[in-house]
Amino acid sequence: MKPDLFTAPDYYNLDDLLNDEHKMVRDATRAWVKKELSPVIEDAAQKAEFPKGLLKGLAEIGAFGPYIPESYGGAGLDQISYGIIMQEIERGDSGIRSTASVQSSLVMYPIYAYGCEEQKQKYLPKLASGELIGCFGLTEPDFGSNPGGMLTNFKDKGDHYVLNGAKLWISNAPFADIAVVWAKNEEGRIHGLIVERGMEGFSTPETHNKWSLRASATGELIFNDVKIPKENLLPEKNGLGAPLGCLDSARYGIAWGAIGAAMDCYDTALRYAKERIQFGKPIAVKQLQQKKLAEMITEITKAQLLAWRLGTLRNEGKATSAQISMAKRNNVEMALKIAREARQILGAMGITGEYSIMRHMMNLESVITYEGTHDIHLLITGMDITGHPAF
Ligand code: TGC
Ligand code: FAD
Repeated sequence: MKPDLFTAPDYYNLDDLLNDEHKMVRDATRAWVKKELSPVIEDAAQKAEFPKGLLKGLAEIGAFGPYIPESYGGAGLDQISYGIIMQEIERGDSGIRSTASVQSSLVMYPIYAYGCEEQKQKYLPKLASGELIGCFGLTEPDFGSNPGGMLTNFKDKGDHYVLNGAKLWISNAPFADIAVVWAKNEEGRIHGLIVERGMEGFSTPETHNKWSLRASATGELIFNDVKIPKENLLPEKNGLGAPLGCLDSARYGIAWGAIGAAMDCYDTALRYAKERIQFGKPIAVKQLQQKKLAEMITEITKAQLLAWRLGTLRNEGKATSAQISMAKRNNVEMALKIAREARQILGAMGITGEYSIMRHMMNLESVITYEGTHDIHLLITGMDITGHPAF
């Protein structure tokens, strides 16, 4: 892969909206991505291996629990900083951002928001430091967009619970130390349970042959009469709203993350267009190429403004789930379209691993599906503005 020459586009001087802490977080994450992630990511994606060597660095830059209080080992940052971290990591690769999203918003957040004090003390500092890696089990083979129908269930056996069922498409499952698993009790109410690797009857087979998110490990969670200690149930919230509340936080991170992937594709295509000579001139002088590049920077700028405003709303505790859906949907589609256009600007070179564009494009095909599909987010907006659920 070519050396990482990334220069971030900032067409509307959005830096002026950031405070010193945001800029420090941005610069540190950007420098780490250039130094540690960029040199290894293409090889990892080609080999379809998760680069485990990055876990320590991710913890050190505060990517595990950026907004979790420092008293629990988190970085205690605001929502804009959290978004910026996701943007910078996804600039490198969506799969690595996935690991940070899952650890922060789908594992640490539910333990922090719905767990008891003992659970927070036991798990959060180790998750923040990367000593423990977690995964989040909501999706099942027959229940993806409709998780409320899940079949995974647990029964009360007096001094413990017994868990049965299966989850599919779970990021980090093959190597995670713990899983936050959503399952129904005997009354059909959804609860979160912390399942630990090594519990008898619990296995995590890897899902192979992905063309997308190849540097991220995806797998199943299989529960065969797994005995779960009662203290592993998250006591403070139950019902479908509990897992969906975690998704809000992860979807918000993706709204920022997708901008990172788009910025990388745009920056690569712009540099290439200025250097590539055809018909005696750089292709950047051609109107057709300028149209592509001008539309890219316009869409990136709009997405940046959307993400920034959403971040300020989240800092004030005012962002709605529907607002988050709009930003996730818009920004991921924007990034995917930009990846496709940028790939064309590179001609044949665009299909190789010499450049990051094709990897981003393939990754974004997962990002547009997970954390709620493109259709589901449109239906969430539709429901919000009309009052009628059309799921
Ligand atoms: P519905 O009846 O509308 O709602 C059930 C209860 O949930 C509440 N609620 C929410 N609460 C918090 N945050 C949200 N975003 C919420 N959305 C809904 C709602 O108020 C209600 O509460 P209550 O108290 O009245 O019971 O539920 P529904 O069954 O009709 O479904 C609604 C729908 C389709 C929007 C929802 O099921 C959905 O979002 N589906 C998409 C599933 C999804 O996003 N799965 C993601 C799995 S995790 C993942 O992909 C990780 S990828 C990780 C990576 O980054 O690598
Ligand atoms: P389906 O729900 O079967 O949808 C199929 C198609 O039907 C889609 O186009 C969808 O938009 C459309 N559709 C569905 N319902 C409607 C409707 N009511 N109206 C109109 N159209 C509809 N899940 C986890 O729990 N944890 C994870 O860590 C995780 N990581 C993932 C990693 C990867 C790489 C991928 C690809 C997925 C991951 N997922 C994870 C699962 C992801 O959340 C689901 O794939 C997603 O929610 C969609 O579910 P599905 O694939 O079953 O599609």
